[in-house]
Amino acid sequence: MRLIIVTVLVAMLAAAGFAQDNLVTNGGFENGFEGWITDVIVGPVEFIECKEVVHSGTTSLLMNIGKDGRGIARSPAFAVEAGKQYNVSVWATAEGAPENMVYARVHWWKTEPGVASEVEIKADTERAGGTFEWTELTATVTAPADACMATIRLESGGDTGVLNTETEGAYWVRFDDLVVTPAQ
Ligand SMILES: [Ca+2]
Repeated sequence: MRLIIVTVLVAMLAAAGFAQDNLVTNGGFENGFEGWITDVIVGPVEFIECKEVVHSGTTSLLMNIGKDGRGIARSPAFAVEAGKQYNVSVWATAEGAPENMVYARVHWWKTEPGVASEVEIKADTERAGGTFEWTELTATVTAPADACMATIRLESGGDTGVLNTETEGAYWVRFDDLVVTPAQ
């Protein structure tokens, strides 16, 4: 009996520890796009639950993007503490992507995520572009004074306007393993 209690306690602690590890639910797409919002900024963009090429687990996000296309996938929202620092990490791989236009962007929210509640300050991870194998893109960000929630957008094609997102042709980008943790 004692052994069972100890075993259950260990399992509970392990589960609690795992829950604290990543603030983003389904950051690795193991439940497909559950909790995510995908959006075509400039079409065509095809969002695929990719099973063939993953960074870990069984699924990644694949964006097949037409020439000059632009797409984003927004993570489930998570609670943040104002003034606190967070480490953001995501893995990406691409073929033919526009230079410096593969990255993740943090949006801070004053309330539940919605257009009007957005805080002005945003923060991006490192950027990548062109053709590259799985690469980790990271950032350490600080929640603004009036932020209580955050979302992370995985972006390709950039945010500087349609005229600045010209590409050689169609291209693809994969993302996997988005992880946000409080910085110690
Ligand atoms: Ca995965």
